[in-house]
Amino acid sequence: MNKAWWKEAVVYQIYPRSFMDSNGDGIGDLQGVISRLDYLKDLGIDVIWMSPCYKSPNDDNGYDISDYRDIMDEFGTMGDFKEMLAGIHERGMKLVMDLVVNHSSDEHQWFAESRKSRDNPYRDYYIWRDGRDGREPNNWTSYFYGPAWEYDKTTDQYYLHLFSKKQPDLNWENPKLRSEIYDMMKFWLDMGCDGFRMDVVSLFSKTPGLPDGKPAEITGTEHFQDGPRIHEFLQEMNREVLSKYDIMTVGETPDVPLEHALRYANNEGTELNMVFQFEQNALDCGPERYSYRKVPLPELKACFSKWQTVLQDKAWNSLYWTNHDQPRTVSRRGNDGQYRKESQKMLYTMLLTMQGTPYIYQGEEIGMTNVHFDSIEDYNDIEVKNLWKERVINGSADPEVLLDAIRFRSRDNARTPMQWDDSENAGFTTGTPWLKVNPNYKDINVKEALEDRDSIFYYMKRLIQMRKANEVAVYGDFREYEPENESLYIYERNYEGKKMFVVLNFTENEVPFHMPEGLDAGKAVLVIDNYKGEEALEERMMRPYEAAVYVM
Ligand code: ISL
Ligand code: CA
Repeated sequence: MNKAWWKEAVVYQIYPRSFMDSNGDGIGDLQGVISRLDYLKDLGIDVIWMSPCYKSPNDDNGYDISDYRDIMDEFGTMGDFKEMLAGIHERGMKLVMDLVVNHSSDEHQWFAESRKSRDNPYRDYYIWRDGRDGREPNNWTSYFYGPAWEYDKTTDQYYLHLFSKKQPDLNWENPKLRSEIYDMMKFWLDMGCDGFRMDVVSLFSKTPGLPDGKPAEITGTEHFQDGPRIHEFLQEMNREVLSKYDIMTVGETPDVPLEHALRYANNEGTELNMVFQFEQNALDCGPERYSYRKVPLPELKACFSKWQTVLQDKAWNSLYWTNHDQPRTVSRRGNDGQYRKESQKMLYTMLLTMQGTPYIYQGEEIGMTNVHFDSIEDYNDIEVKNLWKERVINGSADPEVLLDAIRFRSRDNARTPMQWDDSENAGFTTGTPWLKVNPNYKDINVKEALEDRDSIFYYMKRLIQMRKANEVAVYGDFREYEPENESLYIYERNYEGKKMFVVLNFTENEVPFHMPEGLDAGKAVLVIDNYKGEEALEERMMRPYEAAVYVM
């Protein structure tokens, strides 16, 4: 197994809009990030991935970029950015940028030109088509609901947008567009940035001719997920840009199956270092995206174990529970009431004892929970607003039922402001926050966590140190025991004669644990446990949400 710094790194994701506001306008900013770098260093973070901070009209909070080479006004200036980058490097950390190039903003200069006329030099930077019988060119729908096409009367054609109509898709078939993007990437790498997280990288290539798709919740995916030229594009990007720098890259690949992930994240290094798998996110969806089902533990385990074993020696995993698009971990997979601390600690014990690069989303280190807004008006996310419009305002969905699903699944759960202390607005801002603070900030906040030696924060810090002190946690092979066990996740990792043995209780009950045959409990040394007190391994009760890690 080849070693690499990005395999050993622990990554922290910052969603800058919600992290820390330095000037009282209610919006997080780069000076706010700078003021908290010591906090992240203290936690033990190696790499910061920052969600987009480029110029943007914020239709989708920065995932709609109007200038790829400048900073969003609300976040600060290029001077602030360079100060932040220097501050990160001074502390021995690295910065990974978000690269959003499946689409730009409709307010990008390229699009302003492109829509002017059919023969504009920028026309082919985007995907324009004639209508069909006075309607959209095909039946594809957008991830944010409604058709994936918008009519533009200036030139009497439609443009494609897989997300909002203010996010027109870039045309990757055009070599000029690709080389502009590569130049832009070099601009940030030459400035000293340490890599990219690539937004919906699996959507860049579309089936030629843009044929109709099979009707589905999102129609057309078979023609834009893992399209025919995607690996060719990534290999070109790798040759032109990535291979020339010592950086890390991670692709966001919604719905990309395991077999394809092996190509994106292959060990030969011809494409990306790793991808975010999405199978884990689909597990608790009901028939629709905005619905919910309880996931039996064996299913969850099967998903993670499969990615662990199939990628082994062939590709590299990334490990995450949540991000700015997903519910809070403890509310989704653990218990955000009585066992909030225990279950959050257990869940992150799992993440930090698997093979792959772990990602911690802001606020997870203090166990922030989902928010339960009273009314749809309190939600801000464009995805939820469009969903509400389609299903309730223009449709016949029961508003209470849908609101309930939104409370569980909304992306805003992860976007409520970071809870720094118990003062007004959780210490995030002195003004009015752009999105309401979760009312539980009085109890759940960084100040409280730093004063409690038993907090999630200090446990996570210990977990990170434990991972750094044990190469087996990073590089070891993965082997699971008792996959049918409905309460416990039991696995071991092996590397150069050293074994790490992990037992996790996913329930609020006491569950008996028996040492698997052939393992010598006498040799086991406990390296971390989310409860106090050591116990013999051979025959023991796992307490509610207990996590125990041994080396032998
Ligand atoms: O968030 C989702 C489900 O609620 C996903 O479908 C999400 O839209 C998908 O993972 C793509 O996400 C990325 O691209 C989007 C942006 O809105 C997300 O924030 C980003 O992570 C468009 O740029
Ligand atoms: Ca601000």
